[in-house]
Amino acid sequence: MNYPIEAIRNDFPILTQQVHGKPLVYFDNGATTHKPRQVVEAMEEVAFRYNSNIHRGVHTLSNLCTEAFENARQTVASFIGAHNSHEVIFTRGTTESINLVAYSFGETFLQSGDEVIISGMEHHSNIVPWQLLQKRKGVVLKVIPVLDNGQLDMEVFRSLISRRTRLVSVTHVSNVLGTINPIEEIIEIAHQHNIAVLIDGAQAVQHLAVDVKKLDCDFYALSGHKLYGPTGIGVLYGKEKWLNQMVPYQGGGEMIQTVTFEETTFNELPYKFEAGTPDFTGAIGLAAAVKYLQNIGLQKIHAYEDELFNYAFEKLQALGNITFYGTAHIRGSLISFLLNGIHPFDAGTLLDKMGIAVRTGHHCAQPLMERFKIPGTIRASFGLYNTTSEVDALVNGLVKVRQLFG
Ligand code: 7TS
Repeated sequence: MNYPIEAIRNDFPILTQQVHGKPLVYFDNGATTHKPRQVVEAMEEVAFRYNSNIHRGVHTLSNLCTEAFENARQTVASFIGAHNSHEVIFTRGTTESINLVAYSFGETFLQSGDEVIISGMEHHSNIVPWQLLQKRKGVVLKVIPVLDNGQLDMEVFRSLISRRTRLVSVTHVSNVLGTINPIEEIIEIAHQHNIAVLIDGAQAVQHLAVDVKKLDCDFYALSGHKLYGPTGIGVLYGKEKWLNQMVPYQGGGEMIQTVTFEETTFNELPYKFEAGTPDFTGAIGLAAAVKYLQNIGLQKIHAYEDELFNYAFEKLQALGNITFYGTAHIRGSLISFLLNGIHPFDAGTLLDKMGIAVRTGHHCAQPLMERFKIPGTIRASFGLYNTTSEVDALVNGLVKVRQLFG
């Protein structure tokens, strides 16, 4: 495949270092990805050239910064296929995006007894906000079960829908199982019943081309730091028809039109949901990350990562005495497994000594661990800069782990 891996790796200085005297092998991209020079340089340019608060000044720097911030919104909007850039709200990340919907959609549209459906493979950030809403408003939470192979039980999903269901909130790609959920089908079924759908895209946008217009989802949440952008910035895409009706999430500067002590009127979209000074430097960094991905091409990245995934899965399978979690036929980007008889934490600690970074534990998905009756897994999650020789290093590392513990 014509994939510029050398050039890509050169864009990520962090990858060239040694950890415990061994070349770093970074397979914890599901937790966070590294930043290419282009992202850091874009943020440096803000700090050194035109840093100024946005939407307020008449002065030149403020206007430059405002323009760069709004261009960033436009870049993200076209990246995810949003109709309008004012349907793109900058948040701190996926967690805040989901909390925003749970609060504002919940306060506006949900009554006691109304139902929200999530799935059994959600990250805590797509569980707890709904439980808070449950406590506040008496909303009922229903859960789509996960099958043994890590797919959602779509039959049960259909049967969970009732007259009172108002929202379905599911992850696009599982951060534990790697399952790519049939969100097109979920959205179609939900819409047949006039139910809104929120998709958690934290593990998707960096691997798959996403088009919210084609998907027709009502909300889509993502995090900048998982797509090679900065931390502390993320996005909530929402359909205008919902966002316009929803009560604000937070009050403060920028989200208002007029304020008196008696009454406040709110700003138009997207500002109604961006109270206070937003992380404009982060947003501009995120746009640089998006452009970086667009430059390589998401299709190409997907194909490359798919090859890497298949290579890794075969090699790990060949090790034997290993249990995989999540074997859905449509999956990718990460592999969760256990070496039989070895605690994942022990394996992870030893791998670290060999310079290999994997994630071990419950991956902020405790109900899913409970479902599989395990304390956690070892997770190798891939990014656009990983290589097959890094996979070999992981496999050799696991052989050593087994020699020590087996
Ligand atoms: N949703 C999914 C599917 C995730 O994987 C994560 C983070 C989040 C939401 C929350 O994203 P945040 O940027 O708001 O924190 N997942 C992980 C992980 O798998 N390991 O560390 C963080």
